Amino acid sequence: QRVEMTFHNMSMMGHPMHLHGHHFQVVAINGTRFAGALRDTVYVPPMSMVTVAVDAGEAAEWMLHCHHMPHLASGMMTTFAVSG
Ligand SMILES: [Cu+2]
Repeated sequence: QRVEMTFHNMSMMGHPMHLHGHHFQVVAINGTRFAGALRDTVYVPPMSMVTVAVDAGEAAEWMLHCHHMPHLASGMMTTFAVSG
């Protein structure tokens, strides 16, 4: 199943968001849609929104986290759950 996920960064710092086990396509920045690059990490600038489209892969709980290590270390991570 293809799903879209929007990162809404309401902070004054940029966050490189990384999803394990998948590649996603960047499909919008601040609501403007376009066919962007396929990647597994996307930089979300301060005070902005980035939308990605993901084709859900193997059923598992995949880590989704900021790749800025101090942010990751302080808990900026969650899971992207794919159920079979
Ligand atoms: Cu971050």
